[in-house]
Amino acid sequence: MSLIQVSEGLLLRRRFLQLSGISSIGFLLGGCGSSLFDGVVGKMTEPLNQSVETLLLNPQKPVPEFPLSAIQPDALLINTFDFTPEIDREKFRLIVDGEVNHPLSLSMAEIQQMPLTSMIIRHVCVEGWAAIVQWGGVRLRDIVSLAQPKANVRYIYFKSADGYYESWDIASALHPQTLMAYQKNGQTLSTRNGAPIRLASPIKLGYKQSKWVTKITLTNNLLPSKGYWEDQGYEWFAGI
Ligand SMILES: Nc1nc2c(c(=O)[nH]1)N[C@H]1C(S)=C(S)[C@@H](COP(=O)(O)O)O[C@H]1N2
Ligand SMILES: [Mo]
Repeated sequence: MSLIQVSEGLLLRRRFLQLSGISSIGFLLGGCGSSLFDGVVGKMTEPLNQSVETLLLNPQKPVPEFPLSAIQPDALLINTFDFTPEIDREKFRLIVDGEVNHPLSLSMAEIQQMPLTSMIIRHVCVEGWAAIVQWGGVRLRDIVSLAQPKANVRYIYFKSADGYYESWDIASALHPQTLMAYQKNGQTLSTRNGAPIRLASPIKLGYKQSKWVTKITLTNNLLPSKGYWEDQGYEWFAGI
């Protein structure tokens, strides 16, 4: 086993313990563990070149958020390309698969036991409107950590119940403000806005933020089908 594999194993174990609510991890991470991390981290520069384990260890800088008073409750227009799927919250499972050591099938109850993050950000649609919205949910990076990604992961795919599909670079997916959101403006997400769970992030245009996500797949390659709008000529990275 190489040194990098050792440090990755420790990281994922630590994440898993954090998510399981077990906090005493000192015994797992001695001085030995920390010095292994230093070697890996020192070589890395730009987020897009960084390995998944480096991105998990070093959260990217958050985008500034807005105050509660800035929320625009009516400004988020519904934008759905076809139909609105009705998903049974009790039967729903969020699948996480692909290049992972620990595939997941998470119920909403399990997702809601993970740490809740709330953020007030601007949603920007390419069609020429924007809205300041509060989203609440689980950091996508926490879900990815739980699934124990393999070292070669570079992209992430999202499949939705309405046939929508999307792909993101792994750095953007692991940004601390990229959420799997189940609340909007302090309330349970409505069906029209993507219930039970959707993507929300201040760093990507609206069409990257899939509603009704049912499956997350980690990959090492970008597949020919990149996204519903991207495959019709829209830009893939779509950063804000
Ligand atoms: N599954 C799915 N997700 C989607 C879409 C869609 O049609 N289907 N539209 C996208 C677009 S273009 C935008 S701007 C936002 C709009 O989110 P909202 O309808 O909750 O305002 O959802 C995005 N996510
Ligand atoms: Mo959009």
